[in-house]
Parts: sequence; structure tokens; C-alpha cells
Amino acid sequence: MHENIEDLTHLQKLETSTVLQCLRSRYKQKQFYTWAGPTLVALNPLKDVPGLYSKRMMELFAHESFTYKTPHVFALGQRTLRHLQWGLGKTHQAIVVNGESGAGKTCNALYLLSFFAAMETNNNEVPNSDNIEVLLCRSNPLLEALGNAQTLRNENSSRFGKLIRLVYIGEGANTQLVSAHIETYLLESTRVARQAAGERNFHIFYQMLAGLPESTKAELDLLNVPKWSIASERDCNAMDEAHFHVTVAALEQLSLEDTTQQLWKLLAALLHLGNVEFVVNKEANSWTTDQQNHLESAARLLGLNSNELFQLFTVRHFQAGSKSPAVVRPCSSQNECATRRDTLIKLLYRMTFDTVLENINRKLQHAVDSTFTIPKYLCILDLYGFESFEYGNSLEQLCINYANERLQYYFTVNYLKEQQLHLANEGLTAIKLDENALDKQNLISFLDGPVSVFGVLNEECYLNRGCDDSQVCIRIQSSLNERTRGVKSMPPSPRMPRSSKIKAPPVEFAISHYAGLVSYSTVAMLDKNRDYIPTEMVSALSKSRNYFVKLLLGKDALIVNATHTMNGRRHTVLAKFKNSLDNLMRILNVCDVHYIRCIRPSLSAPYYTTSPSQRWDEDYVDAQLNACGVIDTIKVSSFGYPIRMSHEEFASRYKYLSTKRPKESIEAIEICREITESYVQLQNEIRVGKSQMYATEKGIELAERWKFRIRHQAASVIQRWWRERL
Ligand code: AOV
Ligand code: MG
Repeated sequence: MHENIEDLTHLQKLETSTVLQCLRSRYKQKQFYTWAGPTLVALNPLKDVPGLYSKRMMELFAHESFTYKTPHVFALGQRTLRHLQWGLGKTHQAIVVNGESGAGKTCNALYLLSFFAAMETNNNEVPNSDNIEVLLCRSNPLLEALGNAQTLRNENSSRFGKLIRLVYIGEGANTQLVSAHIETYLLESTRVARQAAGERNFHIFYQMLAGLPESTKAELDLLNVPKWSIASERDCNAMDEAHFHVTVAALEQLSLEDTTQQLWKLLAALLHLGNVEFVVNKEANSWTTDQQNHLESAARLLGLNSNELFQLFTVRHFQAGSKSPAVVRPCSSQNECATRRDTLIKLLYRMTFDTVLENINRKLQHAVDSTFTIPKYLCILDLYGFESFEYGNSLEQLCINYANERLQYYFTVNYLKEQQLHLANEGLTAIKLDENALDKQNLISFLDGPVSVFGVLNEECYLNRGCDDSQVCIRIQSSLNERTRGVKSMPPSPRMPRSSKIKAPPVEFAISHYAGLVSYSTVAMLDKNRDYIPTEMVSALSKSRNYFVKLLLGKDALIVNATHTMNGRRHTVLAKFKNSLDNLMRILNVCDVHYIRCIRPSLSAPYYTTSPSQRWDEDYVDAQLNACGVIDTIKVSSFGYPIRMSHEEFASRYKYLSTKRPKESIEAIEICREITESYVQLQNEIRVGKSQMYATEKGIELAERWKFRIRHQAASVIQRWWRERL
């Protein structure tokens, strides 16, 4: 028999096969959301579903009693908002949306945001275009244009992580959204200079090539160019022009019109720079270019002298000590010149992204007077999904998968383990979890500990002793060999040149992540991690005649990292990324965390496929469910009580349900016991623990409803009593 229920914890038999059966049958019936206890499992419909996120749906979910019955992303939104308003659990709330690339994280995060925005608009009698919720929704297409790209896995893949922090003040129904902040994590800026086969650069380039009017294109020297090497016009798709207008509208609505023209100028300069190639002039021991026109255009748009710009790419500056004069030497290879050119392209793009984000944040920020009220945060976290390609997984994938590993660890330890221990200590049901899932935590130190993958990569950057790709790989393998669990060496990549006698040096190591085995290539990993920005590049940009370039430069922390060092060491990409994730974990630690687990039902099926059998790949779904701990979540949650409060708080909140009156002589725990015992329906939903009360969402909803009814009845009795006497 196929069970089709709305909460997987209610399955009669709790095992992977029944969970899969249930989800498959729900998917067939277009029921894309399912509870796994308090966690929401979101199956990706892979196409728009009419009415699923309509205004009417939002209204339905905004209505209390509907909320806890039907699994939906709006239901989770409503529950989180209620926790924030009522002060259930911790003061701050967070929703973590995860799943692998293309699973639907960004879509769900966006629906959540639009739900919170709609709840605010309902509260505001006169919607104002300066309202935070309106500004937030408008900023999204702009950030996606600059930070999303088409990959092999997802047509609109987020190439940066983001944490949206909504700031509320007030209590209960008077809770109000007053400010917001968007934090981003590691934009994949290597993409701007180079993309893998079948992938595109960031959307904004194609939007601009498809949508800019001819007159603007002429001003930017964009007309009649047969090929752009960093973003081919042939890769523009049917939607790019329409999206261009959405991006422009977003810039206008956020009052960033001044930035708009500067943005096109800067992006056009990057296109020109990408086309500049290098030809060696052996006699003169120097470099020239056949693309002088592109060099001139780039220099004009960036407000630089074209000769000086070319020198930046082709001449290196050395300084033996801080007091000795700089020695200049021409670059030794075409590759070296191209790397320096790409460094400038990446730097300018990152700075642009950060400046636009900073402008958006300035619009979203409203000073909150915390003298009278404590601000409460509601965070939505949408990080890039776990990624594993057949070949060429590099530093970007290492960072992405490390971030996911840490989130998974956080979930495993903080949620599952804590729940299990808590319930056992409280004398409530104790259950056993899959120890393997808990063991995975050790992997984090394999990645970022002192003797680890990050450790080796950072040390080689700091020592700068010219280790080649294979030596780095051998060091990673050998330093981790003693801790073999989780990491193992890989045979040489099939793409490596092999002779029958000489064994190719290894350039790949593999890590067994929670979501699968990934083989990483150490080719160019050190350079990516070092992310070296020549000082002469920074000083040349600081002399630009283009005020926007100066503005970008003045603001960006990257520059500080390029020129300053801490303890004599430059911050590597990995060190900075670990730092930002440590901060993220600190934020999550002060929040009640709610989870949405996004599942992609099939990898190979195109989004528009009409064949239902193609849309559901059982093994693939199974792997994702296991990887993100849904099965363990179900086990714990079926015994779990996500809402906790002290006996005193419960007794005071629900005193109307008790026949006893709180007196000093009666202990709060007795009132709690009396309430749970006298309301039969509450018995399985609210439990009296040794140190505190444990409740399900349903239990609290029932208790609230009865409390409301009793208070309402009492008020009517008093009113009648007065009316009879007046
Ligand atoms: P991701 O955020 O998880 O991937 P997205 O949210 O971008 O994945 O979803 C991928 C695609 O799946 C979208 O472009 C939609 O076509 C489709 N999709 C996802 N959710 C829905 C939904 N609820 N309704 C309709 N279509 C949906 V990545 O950013 O790659 O990790 O880095
Ligand atoms: Mg995404």
C-alpha cells in the first residue's frame, strides 16, 4: 500500500523505501512539499506550477489554522514568523535552505522572501516604495544578474552564497520589519575571465549585449566585434533582452541610476580586456598586442593610459625589501601576461559586485533605536549547492562543498544530536541515530584544521617556494594519509598524459563528502588560493580618471588584502572563506534554525520534459535524502518536540486552561501536569520534561486556540454582567 501522508514522521514503517514511495506518490500528484517533522522537504517541480505560490495561497497560509496542516514553503515561513512574534524558543530565527545544485534553494528562498514581504504589506496600510520589503524584492534580480550564471547543472545557478537578515521590532501582532541586510559569500569570480565548456559567464554580460541600445553600444565600442572571448554573443538566449530590462528597472527602482551607465562602461571595459592577447617581441625582449583597438577602448573606459595598462599585464615589479627600489622585468610567458590580465578582470568585477551590494544594503538599512526595543532577526540562508563534476573540480568546488559540509555538520550536531540527548535526559523517549552521520563531523578538520587540505594550500601560499601542482597534491595526500578516513588519494586523472613506463605525477586527491566522493584537481589551485593582486595594479587603478573606478577601489577590502598583510601573511581565499563561515556559524548559533531540504527529482531530465518517468530518478533522490539526513530527521522528529519553554512560562501562558490558580504554594510544574492531563488531545503533543516543557507545533496551536476561546468567553461573561447592571 502506498502511503501518501503530509508528514513523513507519520509513516507507519519508518525506512528509506517507504519515505521514497511516499515522496514519489506525492510528486506524481503535484504535491511538492512534505513535512519531515519540523523540517520541510521541497521537491523541485522543475517547471512553474500555476497557483502554487499565488497571492491567494499566501493569504491562506497567513491564516493560522491552515498553517500546520499543509506542508508548504509559506507554512514554514508563517511558523518562523510566529516563533519570532511570540518569542517561542530563541529570540532570533533562521531558515536554512539547502540541497544540491539545481535543487531549488534560490527559488524557495525567494518565495519565502515574497511571503515575508506580503505579510508586511498587509500590515502597512499605505504601501510605500521605500518600504524594506519592496526594496528587498527589487534588489533580487539585480543581484542575480551579477552573481548568477548558467552552469551544466542549473540555468540560473547562484555563484555566490547569501544570507538575508530581516530585522524586526515589536511584539506579537505588532511585530514589524524595519531594516534588512544582505551578506554574501565568496563570489565565484574566476568565472568572469574563464568558463567551463557548456557554461556561461554571469548573466549581466549577455543581458547587456542583448539589450543595450545601439547608441550606447557605439559609445562603448561594442559594435561590429566578431567575438568576445569572455562572453560570446552567440550564447545569448531568448530571455536575455527581457532580463536586461528587469535589471535596468531594478537599478532605477533602487535609485542607482547613476551607477547604471558606469556599470555598462565597466563591464564593456572587461569585455575589451578579455580580447587582448599577447605577442612576444624577442628582439626587444618585450610584448605587443594585435588587439590594440580593444586595449585602447578598455583604457578609455577605465580612465587609464593604454600603454600603462599594457605594462600592467606584461611587466613584473619586484621588490627585494621594503627599502630597496623596485626592479622591473618583462613577463616570461604568454600565460603569465594572460594571468595578470585576468587578475585585473576578476578584481574589477568583484569590486563592482561588492559596490552594487553595498548600495543595496545602504538602501535597506534603517537605523533601529534599540533603547526601547530589542531588534529580532529573521535570517534566510541560501548558499550554493554541493557540486561535483567529472573532471576539474577546483578551489571553487572545494569552497562550495566545504560550506555545505559545515552546514551539514551544524545540522547533525546541533539538531539531531542535541535533540536525542535532550529527550533522553528529560526522561522522554530516547532513540538511536545513525552513527555514521554523526561521524562525518570529523571531516571538517580534515578540510580546515591545522594539518589539512586548507592547511597545506595556505602554507604553500605563505611560503611561496614555487611548489608545482603535483607537489601540492602529494603534500595534501601524505599529510592526510595518517588520517586516512574521509580522504584518499586518487589514481592519476585519465586526462593526464601517460607514458607506458613513466607514471604521471598525481594532481588529484579525493574527498568523501557527506553528499558523495569528489575528486579535486590541484592544477592552478595554489594561484587561485593566493589570489595575488600586484601592487602596481592597485596604484595604477588609483590614478584612474574614471571616478567610478576610483570609487570601487576606495571601498574594497580586497585592496587592503592586496597591499597589507597580517603577521607578514596575505589572507588567502581559503582563510578568508573559513573566517566568513565561522561568522555565519556564530549567527546560526544564536538563532532557532528551521530547515528546508530541497530535492531535485532527476538530474538528466530537461526542465520541460513531459514524460513523468523521466522526472523521477529513484536512486538519485535516495542519495540526496540520505546525504542531507532527512531519514535521521524523521526518526528524531517523530519523537521530537521542537518548541521548548520553562514550566513557569508555560504555566503563566496557559493558566486559563488550568483549574488551579498560580500561587506560591503551587509549583508551576504541577499546573503544567494538570493542563496536559486534563486535555486529552494535548497529551501526545505537549510533554512535561524534568527541566522544561516540550511541545509540538500542533500542541501549541491547540493550546493557543483554547486559551483564546476561554478568554473570549470570560470577556463575554464580564460584558454581560456589566450590561445587566448598567
Ligand atoms: P538552486 O539554487 O538549488 O541551485 P534553483 O532554485 O536555482 O536551484 O532552481 C533550479 C531551477 O529549478 C530553477 O531555475 C527552476 O527552473 C526550477 N525550480 C526550482 N524550484 C522551483 C519551484 N518551486 N517551482 C518551479 N520551478 C522550480 V545552485 O544556485 O545551482 O545550488 O548554485
Ligand atoms: Mg541558487
